[in-house]
Formats: sequence, C-alpha cells, structure tokens
Amino acid sequence: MILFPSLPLLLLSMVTASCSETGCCENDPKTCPVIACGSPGLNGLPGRDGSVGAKGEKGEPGQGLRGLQGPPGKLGPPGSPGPRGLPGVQGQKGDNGECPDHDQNLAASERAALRADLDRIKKWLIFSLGKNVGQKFFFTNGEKMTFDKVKALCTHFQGSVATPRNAEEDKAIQEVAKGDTFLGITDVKTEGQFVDLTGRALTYENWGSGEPNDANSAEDCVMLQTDAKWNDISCSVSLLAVCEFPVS
Ligand code: MFU
Ligand code: CA
Ligand code: CA
Repeated sequence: MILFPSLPLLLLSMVTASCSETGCCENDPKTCPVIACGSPGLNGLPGRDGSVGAKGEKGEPGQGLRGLQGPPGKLGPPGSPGPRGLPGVQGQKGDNGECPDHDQNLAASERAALRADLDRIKKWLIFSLGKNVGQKFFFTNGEKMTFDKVKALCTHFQGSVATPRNAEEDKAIQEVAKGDTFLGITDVKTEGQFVDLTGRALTYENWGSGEPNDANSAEDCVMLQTDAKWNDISCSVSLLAVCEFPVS
C-alpha cells in the first residue's frame, strides 16, 4: 500500500501537524500562510522498518534436550590380513572316481603306443651310440673323467659303471669306448681283492700280463685298455666314461 503517493502531499501533512501543535495562526499569520486554521491534523502513520542490524554474537548452548543420535557413518577401509590360522582337520576320504570302460581302453591303447615309441627310440640309440649285449646296454658320452665322476654320471642317468660279466660284454665295452676306459671294478675295500661296485665277486677277468700290480701302492681302479686287457690303475686318472643300463 502506498502511504504518501507524492512528496508534496507528505510535506503538506507535516506542515499541518506543526501548525496544530502551536495553536497559532491568528497570532502569527506568517507561519501558516496557506492553511486555514482548524482542528489539529491526525498523527502520521509509523515510518518504514529500518535496515537489518549487524549480526549478534553466538549465544550460549541451549539447556533443552539433546537431539537424537544420527545414523552410523560410512564403512572404514579394510584392515591388514591377520596371521595364518592353524591347519584344519583332515577331511574324510572321498568316493572312488568314475572310470568308464572306454576310458580304460583308451589309456591302454595310449600306453601301448607310448611303449612302441619308446622301444623304437631305444633301438635308434643303441644303433647310433651304444651296444646291446643280453640284458644290458652300454653307452658312452665320449668324455674322459676320474672314476668318481664316471660313477656320478652313470648314477645320474639311473645306470652304473660298465662292468663286464663275460667276454662278450667286455668286447662290447671296448667297441663303445674306443679308448682306455674305467670298469666298475675296484679293490678299494680289500687290497688285491677286486669286486664289482655292489661288492659282488667277479665272474670274468681279463688282466694283462703282470697285472694287477698295485703300482706305487696306489692302484685300486681298473682300466680296460685298447689292447682289450685289464690293468689296475689310480682312480684319480681321467679315462673314458662308459655306463651300462639294464634292458627293460
Ligand atoms: C704298469 C702298470 C701301471 C701303470 C704303469 C705305467 O706298471 O701296471 O698300472 O700303468 O705301468 C709298471
Ligand atoms: Ca690296489
Ligand atoms: Ca697296474
């Protein structure tokens, strides 16, 4: 609502008010030259609200009841893993697995095929590298080494140092080696008593003339020479390595 539509009207109302207070006019005609004397005017309406004051200081905490507890906060990050627990109790034995007939037949045929392949590979190996006499294969890697190294090499390949049990095996070892070779025979345990590496007595011997002589009291190994004869020799010399493997 507009209280005073224009400034002149507002001034007029103010002049009227001051005139009525003094109760003059007749005594001082100069003061109110325009307005005729009469009853005092009505009070003006209250002025407009003033502008908003400065913000007051924060008040003391209220004395009323506390508010309700808020909802739980967000989940925190995972902690580091704990120490390993003790092993659990062993479970019960499981049921027997199923093995249909056709699977067994397949496995059997696969086994037969593998067996055939293996036999063929063995024949190639013997043909190109080794010799087969009776129930033994003889092989060499063509390297010279001390007796202990020959033993380790043959054992590594699940064989043993070549040990002739008869003339035929003796000849086969010579043919494989083509050089001075260690045999799997020693008198380390009892001087002068040559046995094989399992401690068994020899079934065949082919010593050269005057051998074994334990020269310098230091010959406990046996060498198959290129002249096909045996000679006792130091185990520390390096000779060709020949191993034997059982035929299976
Ligand atoms: C013979 C052999 C020895 C050695 C030496 C050089 O002794 O018995 O083993 O080979 O010759 C005289
Ligand atoms: Ca000896
Ligand atoms: Ca000798």
